[in-house]
Formats: sequence, structure tokens, C-alpha cells
Amino acid sequence: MKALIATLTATLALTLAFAAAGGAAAAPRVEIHQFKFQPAQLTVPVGTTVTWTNDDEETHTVTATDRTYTSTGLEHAETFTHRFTAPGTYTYFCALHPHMTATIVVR
Ligand SMILES: [Cu+2]
Repeated sequence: MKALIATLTATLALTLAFAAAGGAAAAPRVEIHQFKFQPAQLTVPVGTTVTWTNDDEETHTVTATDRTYTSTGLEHAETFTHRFTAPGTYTYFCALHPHMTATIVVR
């Protein structure tokens, strides 16, 4: 129990430090709006968690082109997050509307 509390405390301290250091850049967002991911290309540092929000009334998904991750069907106002842990160019799309594509560049 003591170890768990120590771990939680350390995690919280790290989270707070990260938030203080990163500000808005630490939590980049992609909006899904009128059948488009906006921005269509987003560049983030390694270790960043990206949050997608579905602004449409239509259901959408956030699905990696290489299928390494996918959201469930996101209803209006629902969100999905994914953390990018290695540098690269990651394309993704909506499994329900495959013409909807976008890219996360991780540096
Ligand atoms: Cu869609």
C-alpha cells in the first residue's frame, strides 16, 4: 500500500511538472469537423498524447493506417486519446469514412 501511494504521488508530481512545462502544447487536439480531421497534419514531440474530439453528429473513428490503434465509434462530443512514443510519420483515417485521412508527425 505504501509503495502504491509512493508511486501515485510520484506519478502525480510528474504529471504536474509535465503540465507546467508544456502548457497547451502538451495536450494537442484534433477536431473532427464536417468529415475532416483538423488539422490534417499535426507535429508533436515524442511522448505526446493527442486527443481527438468528434464535433460532427455523424459517428467517426480514429484508426491507424497500420491498425496499431483504433478508437471505437465516436459519437458527437466523444473523445479518443493516443500517446505517440516513437518518432515517425503516422497516418490515420476514419474506418467508417475511409476518405477521411490525416497525419501525425512525431519528432
Ligand atoms: Cu467518419
